[in-house]
Amino acid sequence: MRTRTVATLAVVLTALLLAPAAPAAAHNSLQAATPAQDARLTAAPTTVTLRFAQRLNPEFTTIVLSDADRRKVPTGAPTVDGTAGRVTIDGPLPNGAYTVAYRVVSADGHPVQGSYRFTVADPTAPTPPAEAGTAGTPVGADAASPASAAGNGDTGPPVALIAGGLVAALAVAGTALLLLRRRRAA
Ligand SMILES: [Cu+2]
Repeated sequence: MRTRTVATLAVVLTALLLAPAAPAAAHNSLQAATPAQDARLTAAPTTVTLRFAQRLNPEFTTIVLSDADRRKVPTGAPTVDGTAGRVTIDGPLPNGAYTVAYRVVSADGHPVQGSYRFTVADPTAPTPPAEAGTAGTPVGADAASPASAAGNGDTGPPVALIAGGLVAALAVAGTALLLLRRRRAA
């Protein structure tokens, strides 16, 4: 009986710990976006509009657009209309991958932030100078560009792979040495 009570308590406590904090439900959240998340646009957008669950505070609304190289794309300051925040993009967007990052506050004052990506692939657009350059010049870092455009922008994984390979190689070498020593000792 006792152990069962303890077990039940443990389960309840674990559930309480694992359950998302109750106030999270009351937090603001992104409901819709234009351009949409993961959209592949055949025409460059001139604005980014984010619609949230709760009214936005213009003083605490940040919307930042950045390109595949994580350079900030010039935009106007965010304008807020009820639950929607919008920025106007200064210049025409060249083809490529973009990230929209936002930070807003919830009704309870807690900040909420997030980001998503979209891609501009206008078939009539001229090739961006950056891409034209990478096609001709053999620069080592360029190998990472297509990966960062397609998935996450981290250049970490290749480094981690190399490090992992080195560790594995060292482990193999160490084991071999140990085996050799043991054989000699025997
Ligand atoms: Cu909160």
